[in-house]
Amino acid sequence: MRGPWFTSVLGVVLLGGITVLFVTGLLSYAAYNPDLSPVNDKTPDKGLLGFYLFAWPTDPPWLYRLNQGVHVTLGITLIPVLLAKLWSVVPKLFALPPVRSLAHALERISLLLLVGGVLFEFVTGVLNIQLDYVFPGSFYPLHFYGAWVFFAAFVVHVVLRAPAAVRNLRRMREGKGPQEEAGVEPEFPLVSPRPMEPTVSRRGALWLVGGGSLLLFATTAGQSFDGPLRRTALLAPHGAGDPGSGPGGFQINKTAAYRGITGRETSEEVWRLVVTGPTGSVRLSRAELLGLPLHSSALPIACVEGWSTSDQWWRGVRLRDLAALVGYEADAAPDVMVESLQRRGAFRKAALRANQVRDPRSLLALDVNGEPLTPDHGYPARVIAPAVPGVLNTKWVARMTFGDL
Ligand SMILES: Nc1nc2c(c(=O)[nH]1)N[C@H]1C(S)=C(S)[C@@H](COP(=O)(O)O)O[C@H]1N2
Ligand SMILES: [Mo]
Repeated sequence: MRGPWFTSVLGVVLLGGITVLFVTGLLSYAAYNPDLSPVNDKTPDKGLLGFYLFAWPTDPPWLYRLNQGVHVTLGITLIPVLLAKLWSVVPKLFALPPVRSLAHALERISLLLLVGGVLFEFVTGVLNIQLDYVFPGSFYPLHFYGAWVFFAAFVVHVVLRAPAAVRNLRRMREGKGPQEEAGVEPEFPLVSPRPMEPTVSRRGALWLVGGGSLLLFATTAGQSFDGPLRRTALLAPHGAGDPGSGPGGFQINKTAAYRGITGRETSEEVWRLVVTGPTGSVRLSRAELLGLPLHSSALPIACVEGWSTSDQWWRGVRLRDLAALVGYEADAAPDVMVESLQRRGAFRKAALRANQVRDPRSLLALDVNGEPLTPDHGYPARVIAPAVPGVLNTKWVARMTFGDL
């Protein structure tokens, strides 16, 4: 069963799938507006690797939801394919002599980066969406640099191996069987010279791999939807859990209690929003905010971990109207730095780009689905903006500083 046919089929699936993972991964990185450093992104020395960054658009509003849903769900679905592919080429690891030529040596080094890189990316990715932060340091630089190391090796590998894969698949379609079976001496043998009796057919093996992928897909994809579908996401930590009912009954990532937010500091008497800009600072209570022109937008929350909610109805003050309070024409509103009450831990603050601030759907939300925000969704006020990663929707907002970042 182990042989060029099996390897070629899996290889072609991974060629397409991993390319999509790489592109959606880079786009997800761009969606953070990492150039608003060092607030949004602390990846050191990204230098040239940040060459493609652009101001992330606000349309369509489900852009990040789709991008990240595809990235995470596809990544999980490809795990059986990846494992089967690695299994199918294990004999090559022990090929003798270990190095036959300079070209062969280079190919083997690229394989080290390829296999090491892909395992690293899948392991860190899965650990992150399972909220298991056992790796040293922050996930972002690890997954980001890992992706570049892996993809460089992937390109080398595809250039070197694609001709053989295509040849094998073509021969197969012509009913000739792969080269090795036709008695053509292969460059690097995959087939054992003395194979044991097969216990499963190739078709059976493909069904096993495909079935495994399908099972993972079916128990993951639901985390991108609300209602009964969400309960099918048995493998997603935020999937099958019950987010409760009522206006605030949608997915919560980190609760107010977990982030150390107390009822006192968010109370009507104590909490004030401080908005700062060129004309100075303004302090506003929640009642005063509710007295400003209020607007509604229907927007989802879409987390980097892949889960998302459908559109919720948010109501609050437009970010560009807040910029206008401290000296900016609404159409000339600049970037904003948003800080929360939270004292420790990740996502205490985040910055938004001018195009996001100017979008009339971007709000400092006070209500959701017709009721005041619940404590876990960011009461007294949170940011909500179209097409942004969840981490930029800062909850329990305390300060907003407008100005070019
Ligand atoms: N202050 C603060 N804001 C935050 C977070 C946080 O931990 N602290 N988590 C962020 C993340 S990662 C996501 S996905 C969303 C989740 O919002 P929700 O819990 O209302 O669904 O809030 C974001 N805002
Ligand atoms: Mo998130």
